[in-house]
Amino acid sequence: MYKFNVPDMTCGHCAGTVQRAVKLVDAQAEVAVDLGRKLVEVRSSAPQERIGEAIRKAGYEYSLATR
Ligand SMILES: [Cu+2]
Repeated sequence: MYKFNVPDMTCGHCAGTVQRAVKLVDAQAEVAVDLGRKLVEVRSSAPQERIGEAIRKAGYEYSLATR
């Protein structure tokens, strides 16, 4: 499970954009977005860096969440 802090997500549209970006890397990925906590949890067999890169390319900076 990867956890990303994505502070610029503000609405459902942002959440959808991030989710789609992750699914383009791994269509099988499970993605859960918590808008209140600005947290994106991803269960995927793809490397964490590739998921993060996709989030960044979609227009959202991230940092790795420690919990
Ligand atoms: Cu938004």
